[in-house]
Amino acid sequence: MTRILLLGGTSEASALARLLARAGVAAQFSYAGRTAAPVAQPLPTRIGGFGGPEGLARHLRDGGFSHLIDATHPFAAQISANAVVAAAMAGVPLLVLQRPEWRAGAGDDWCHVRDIEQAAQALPRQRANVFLAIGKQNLAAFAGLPHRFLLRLVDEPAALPLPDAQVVVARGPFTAQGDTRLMRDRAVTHLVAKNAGGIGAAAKLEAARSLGVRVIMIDRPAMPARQVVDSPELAMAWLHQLAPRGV
Ligand code: 3Y8
Ligand code: NAP
Repeated sequence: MTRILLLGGTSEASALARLLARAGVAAQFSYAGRTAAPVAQPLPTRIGGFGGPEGLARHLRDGGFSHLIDATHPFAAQISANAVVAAAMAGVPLLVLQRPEWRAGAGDDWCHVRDIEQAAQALPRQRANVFLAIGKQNLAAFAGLPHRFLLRLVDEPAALPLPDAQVVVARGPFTAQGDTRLMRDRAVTHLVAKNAGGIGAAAKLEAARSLGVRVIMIDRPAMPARQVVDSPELAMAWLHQLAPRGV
């Protein structure tokens, strides 16, 4: 019996959820519960952690799941590492749905850094206008720097570790026009971004190119070897291969 557990929280996960629902495949969608009101999905949805890899393996077994698809964000390294361990523990095949990395194009001014700490060090000494488009979980690395920060968050934050910060509350996907207006109106000089890939967050890169803004691009965390596809359609083809009757 085919039954999919889909770890979500990205545009591609939402697209795959629509394909699974349309095909009538038994599946459950899973959010971490990171935001106040996540986008509703066309599948039965659970919200919250599993309690580490053992908890995820137990959920796979107790829920009678036949396949695990990890469509989480490339920077959600902990859940993705847990998925590798839990799928092996539960004896369930794992597929990763992940969009290709962004690459600098003609006219881009990018500086690649390994992690958040290096991104903070890559900023100039003198005061700049920095658009930190990295969410709110990794801001401590920028505290104590002389810059004026623009933050874009999904939910209004309680408190921020940055003295000079303006917050825009918005949930993507974003548009190049909207991001160009935002970055021009705030006279942004530097953009810090995670190499998320995909279309939902690429708009700020187009805006940076047209405005001549320097981009500090944080490379993805290294992950163990897994089977990876880069489109929801290829994920459906993988399911069809493994469970022809189920999809
Ligand atoms: C809770 C689900 C969909 C999914 C939309 C994509 C696109 C918009 C771009 C910028 C960058 C950022 C952030 C971002 C993007 C999509 C996608 C993507 C970046 C939601 C969502 C959840 C989250 C969690 C949230 C993080 C934060 C990161 C904001 C829903 C909207 C910056 C990552 O407040 C917090 O604690 C937010 C935490 C993890 C990164 C961080 O470290 O702060 N995403 N984002 C998921 C869950 O609970 O399991 O609420 O509806 C999903 C989306 N975020 O179906 O349309 O596919 O990438 N999300 C980054 O890429 O840098 C915004 O502003 O330009
Ligand atoms: P993370 O650091 O890899 O995971 C931390 C813990 O959160 C995990 O160990 C797990 O808890 C729980 N978790 C994460 N994703 C989950 C899911 N889809 N379903 C159930 N539990 C989940 O994750 P993160 O970076 O905080 O991201 C959290 C969510 O936001 C993910 O769904 C991700 O796709 C989405 N997101 C993240 C980013 C980003 O920049 N990190 C960007 C866009 C969207 P237990 O150990 O208790 O199981």
